[in-house]
Amino acid sequence: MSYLMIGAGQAGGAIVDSLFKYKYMNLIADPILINSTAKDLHNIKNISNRNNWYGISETHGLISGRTQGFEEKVVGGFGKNPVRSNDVLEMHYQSILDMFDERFKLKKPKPKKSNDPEYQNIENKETEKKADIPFAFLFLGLGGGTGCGIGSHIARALKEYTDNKVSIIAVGVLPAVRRNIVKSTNHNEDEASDRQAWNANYGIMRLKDFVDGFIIVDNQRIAFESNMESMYLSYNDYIATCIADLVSGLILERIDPGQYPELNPPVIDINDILTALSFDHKGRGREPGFASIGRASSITCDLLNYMIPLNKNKKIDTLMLARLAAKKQSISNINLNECGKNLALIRAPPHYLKKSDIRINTRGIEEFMVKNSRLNECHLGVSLTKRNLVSLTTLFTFEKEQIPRLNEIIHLAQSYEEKSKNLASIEA
Ligand SMILES: Nc1nc2c(ncn2[C@@H]2O[C@H](COP(=O)(O)OP(=O)(O)OP(=O)(O)O)[C@@H](O)[C@H]2O)c(=O)[nH]1
Ligand SMILES: [Mg+2]
Repeated sequence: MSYLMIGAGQAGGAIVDSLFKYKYMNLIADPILINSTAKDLHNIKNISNRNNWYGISETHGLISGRTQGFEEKVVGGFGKNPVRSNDVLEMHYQSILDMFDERFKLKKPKPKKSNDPEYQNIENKETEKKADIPFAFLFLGLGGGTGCGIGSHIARALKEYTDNKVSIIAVGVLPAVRRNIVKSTNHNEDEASDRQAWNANYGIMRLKDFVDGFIIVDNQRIAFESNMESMYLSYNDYIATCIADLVSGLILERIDPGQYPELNPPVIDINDILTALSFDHKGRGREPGFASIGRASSITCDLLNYMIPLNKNKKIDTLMLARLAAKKQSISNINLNECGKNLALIRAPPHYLKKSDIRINTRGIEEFMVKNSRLNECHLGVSLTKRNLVSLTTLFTFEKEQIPRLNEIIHLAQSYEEKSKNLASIEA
C-alpha cells in the first residue's frame, strides 16, 4: 500500500468514492471514510466494505463501521458547525490513534514453539510492528461541520502515529459565494455562505500546521448553476481523474519504461508533487502552498480509425492542451502568472514520444509552464499509457495571499464574525 485516501464528511467522502471508481486504485491505495451521518456512507458506491467506514459518536469519538448498532450511533451530523465536531475529536483524540492501530499494526508471524529460553524472549518482544504509511491524501469540505472540524485532528494523529514520516496533502472543497451570481430572494442562502466562509477559514488555519500542501477544489467554478448540487458528481469525477492521474503513474498501465530506453521520459513521483506543493522558507522549514489542479486530454485516434485501422494517429496540439488545462483550473479567478511553482504530468502512448511527425512537443509544454511560474520552477513528468489518449494534468501552487478567492473567504469570515458578535451582544 502506497497511499492512504481519507475522505472526511460528505464532500470528502464523495470525492474519494469517485476516485475508487478506478478499480486499480485498490492496488495502490487504502480508503478510509469518516462521517457523522451513517446515511452518507450508505450513499457511497465504490467503497462498500465496512472495514473502511468510521462514524463519529459524541460519546466515543471514532467508531468502526463494523460496530453493532452503527447506524443508530452515527446520526445527525454537525450541521455546518465545525467547532462541535472539533470538540468531540479533541476529547476523543485517542480514538483516532486506535483507528490507525487497528488498521496498520502488523502482526508478525509468531516464531515456532521452542523450549530455548532465548527464543521465548524474542517471542515476547516486539511481536507487533506498524505498517509504513508514506503518503496520505485528506479530502474534506471546508464549508461544512464534519470534515472541516475533524480534519486537523486526523492529520495531527496521522503525523503522530507515523512519527512524522507521513506526508499529507489536503484536498479541500472551498465553499462558493453565490450572492452575486445566482439571484436569490432567499436571504438565508447568503447567510449560509458567510457562515461557510467562516468555517473554511477556521478549517484552513487549523489544518496548515499538520499538512504538507493544499489542493483547493473551488465550488465557485460550478456556482453559476442555479442547482449547484447537480454538478457535484461530475465535478468530483473531474477532480478524482486529476488525482488518479497524478498518483497512478506507471503502476496503472503496467508499462515497463525499460522497454523504451530510447524515450527516457522524465519521471515525477509523489516527492516531486510534494516539492511542487510547498515552499521552502530559509530557516523556517517548509510551508504548505495552495494549489489549483486542472487537466485536459485529447484522443489520439478518432472513430474512423477504430473502424478501419489505418494506423494513422492524430497530431496533438500540445500548446492548446496546455492552455486548456490552464483554463480548467479548480480555483476560480486566479492569475497563473502569480503562481510560485507548478507541475505538469503528460501521459501519452509510447509512439507519441518517439521521433516522428506526431511526436508531442513536451518542450513547448515545459516552456508554457515555466513562463507561468514566478520562481521559474516547473516539475515536468511524462508517463506512458496504453490508452489512445494524450493527457496533461497540472498543478499551479500559490502562496495563500496570492489567491483572490482565499482573500475573499478571509474577508467574509471576518465580517461574519463581527456580525455575529454584534448579534450576540444585542441579544445579551
Ligand atoms: N464539490 C463538491 N462539493 C460538495 C459536495 N458535497 C458537499 N459539498 C460542499 O461542501 C460544503 C459542505 O460540506 P459537507 O462535506 O457537506 O459537510 P460535512 O463535512 O458532511 O459536515 P456537516 O455540516 O456535519 O454535514 C458545502 O460548501 C457544499 O457546497 C460534493 O459532493 N462535491
Ligand atoms: Mg454531512
